[in-house]
Formats: sequence, structure tokens, C-alpha cells
Amino acid sequence: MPVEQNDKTIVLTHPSGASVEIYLFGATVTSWKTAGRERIFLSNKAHLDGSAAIRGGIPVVFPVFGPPPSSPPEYAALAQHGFARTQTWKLEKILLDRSEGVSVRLVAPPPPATFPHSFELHYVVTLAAHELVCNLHVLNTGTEDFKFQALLHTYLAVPDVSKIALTGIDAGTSYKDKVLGGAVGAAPGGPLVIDQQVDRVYAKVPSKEIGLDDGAGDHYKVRFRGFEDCTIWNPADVTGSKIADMEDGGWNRYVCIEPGFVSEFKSIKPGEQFIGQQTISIA
Ligand code: TA6
Repeated sequence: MPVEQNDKTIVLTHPSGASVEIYLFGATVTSWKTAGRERIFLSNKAHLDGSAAIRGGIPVVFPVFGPPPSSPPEYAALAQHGFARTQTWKLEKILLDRSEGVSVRLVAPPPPATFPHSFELHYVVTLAAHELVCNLHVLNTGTEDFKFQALLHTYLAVPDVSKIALTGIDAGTSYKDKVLGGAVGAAPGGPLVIDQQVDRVYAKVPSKEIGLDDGAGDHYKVRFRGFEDCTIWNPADVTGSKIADMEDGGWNRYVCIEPGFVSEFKSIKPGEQFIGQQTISIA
């Protein structure tokens, strides 16, 4: 069976042998295997019982990224990275089940009562032989404009983060450096290596494509549409060792490449839909 569900997870299996596991809690992709290898980092200390957002995988960040803004009040009251990653989603439909791809659509429950906005949130995950596509759909079902931030917080597994190289961040792309208290910089162009903690929100990345050389022979491309920004995060030992649900030394075994719409808020009109897409392929 290419799509199997139990009370906690959905597992998609492709005829090539590739597979994806999605937790209903947060609609969090927790595993993506191709060619017999795990491509997604999941901390061995992650809480998988719904008691906290899952550490690792691909958490869905919505409707705010990072700490919430100080106003309006219903946004200010939100938790870091919003509520979508701690809601229990449902499998709504199997969209495709063939060799070209196996695809499912999940739907989020209504938002908390303290967030009185009308919208529908769907997530479509499609698995092909060498590719994983994640589409976040936000539909404004209300009568007023609806504003939000959204991001896919993808933890890609790498053997040794100090040996990787990231490409595709065009010279001059402006970024906010959260390690330096939000200082603004401009990317120099050329490959980015992780030789210290990195937490940067690159705004409106022109290429909309980040390349990852994992330093051990694998090359990934992370392409995005709808999403315009991309956060690159690795906490290194200095911050990673303080994260309670991070496995020992885990920070050395992943890089977060996070396409999103987060450098400002996206606003959609009544009846309008936003689709943020991330495609990860193995070259
Ligand atoms: O996307 C990067 C980031 O916002 C970092 O600042 C870092 O704190 C990380 O997300 C993890 O956030 P979390 O709430 O999952 O601990």
C-alpha cells in the first residue's frame, strides 16, 4: 500500500523504494528516505507524543515566524513559530498514487479561539523517486484581508555540517542576522559554509533555489515558489547544546534550509489563496 495511516502517522511509499513519514501532529514530515538513505534530521530526543513541537523534520511554521509581533493582540499572543506545528492535522485526501508520484493532502483544524481569523490551511506532500514537494495552501475564507507569515522549517540531514557548502544566495541579497541581534547585512555571493552558528533570514532570494553539497557526495536542490525568503539555521555547539530536545551533537548533523514568507507579512484578500511551495530534489 503506497499510503498507510495509523493514529499518529501517514507513510507514503514510492515504487522506487523512496518513502516519507508525516506526523499528523504539526503535519510534520519526520522522515524522507531515498536510495536507502535518510535525508531528514530528526532529533532522537524529539517529543513525538504531541507534548511539544517536533525537533527536526519539516515543522510547518504559521501564522508567525519566530517570536510574534507586539501587535495586534491576537498575533502578539501567539507562541514562537505560531500554532500550525502543534495542531493535529487530518489526512483529507490521497491525490495521486502512481509511479509519477504519491501525493496526499492534509487539512489543519480551525485556529485557536484567541486567533479570530477565517482561513483554511492545507498541506500537500508529494513524493517522487528523487524529489519531495511540499505545498502549503492558505485560503482566506473571511470578509477582511488576512495577514500571516509561513515557512517550512526543513532540517536536512548531513554527515558533518562543517563540510557542507550552500549556494544560490545571490550576491547582494539582504539578510537579517539573528545571531547578531537582527543586524542587517548583504550576502557576498559565493558558497556559504557553516563554521560557526548561523541564523540568517535572507529576504527575497532572487534565485529561489538553494544548492546543498553535503560534503559526502550528495547534492540537493531546494527550490521555492510563492515563498520568497529563505532562513539558514544551524545553532552549532554554543546554542545547540542548550536546546533541551536536541540530541547530543545533533547540531553537527543537519542544516536547516527554510523557504518562507517571513521578512514581512503576506496579506491575502477575501477569497484569495496563497501557495508556498518547497521542492527538494537530489541531483
Ligand atoms: O528558523 C530559525 C529559528 O527561528 C532560530 O532562530 C531557532 O531558534 C530555530 O528557529 C528553532 O526554533 P524553535 O522554536 O523550534 O526552537
